[in-house]
Amino acid sequence: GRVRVPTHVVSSICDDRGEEPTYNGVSMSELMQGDATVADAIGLLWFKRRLPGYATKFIEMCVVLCADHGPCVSGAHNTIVTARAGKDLISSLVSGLLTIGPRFGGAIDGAAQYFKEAVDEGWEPDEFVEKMKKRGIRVPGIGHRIKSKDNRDKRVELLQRYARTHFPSTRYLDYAVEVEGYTLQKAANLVLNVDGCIVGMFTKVEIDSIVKIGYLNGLFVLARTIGLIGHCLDQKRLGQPLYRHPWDDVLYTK
Ligand code: Q5B
Repeated sequence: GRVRVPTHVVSSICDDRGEEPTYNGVSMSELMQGDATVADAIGLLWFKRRLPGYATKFIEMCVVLCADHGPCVSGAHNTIVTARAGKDLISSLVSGLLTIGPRFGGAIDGAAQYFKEAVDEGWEPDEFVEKMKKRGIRVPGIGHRIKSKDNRDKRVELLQRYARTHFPSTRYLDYAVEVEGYTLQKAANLVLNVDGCIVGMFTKVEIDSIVKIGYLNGLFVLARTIGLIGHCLDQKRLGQPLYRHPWDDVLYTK
């Protein structure tokens, strides 16, 4: 029989060989007939399935709500400084994206991993927080530089409200809120943040594979790309000059 030469690349999400590309087997025409949204494309290309309406709506909410959080956060600041140094859009964008990590915006996968472990092990929220402290790990998804008990994050409130109304189960979210209840006794800024809230929406089966592969941070990256591009274009439109940090805002020390 015919022997197939081994291929160098294996790909399972998009096939561009036919008359029109397909996303996980679904053609462009079919997608457009059904008024597909960005979240439908994410469902097919990331999760490799048609996500139910409540999930696509939730993803769209995440993208809209996380698109930007002002010029002062790490990512926007880097993008602004880079754009003001005269660099192009992609360089400015990438310089902002590279700040996304365990402290800023990239705590969603970590939150998934540790909240899952805690729920699977049946740890009480206070037990979990104390175990994390002993391990020397900050609870991902908890804590914020400007949000606090008395200045709640509206994004978290909106996502929670949606999940409680539309999701079949909010087990992880409920757990995350209990964790917040305990951490808030320690400090007022140890609130459940957007990273922690987003992960609370997934079911156990989904989290098993999500944690293994680790792709939830992609949601923040995708969303914030919109804002970072906005900041770059804004600086160029405003004709902002080269940035130099003021001396009086630096503590020169030996
Ligand atoms: N402590 C976010 O810290 C921040 C603790 C904790 C236990 C914790 C911190 C943290 C986990 C990572 C996370 C996502 C660095 C944040 C985001 C997107 C954003 C951003 C925006 C946007 C803030 C003071 C004391 C210390 C710490 C203890 C702090 N966090 N203990 N678990 N999670 N969180 N990141 O205020 O005894 O004094 O040593 O790493 O989820 O990025 O808008 O700005 O949309 O752009 O700098 O919303 O919470 O507090 O470092 O001075 O710590 O609290 O151990 O205790 P801070 P620190 P002690 S959302």
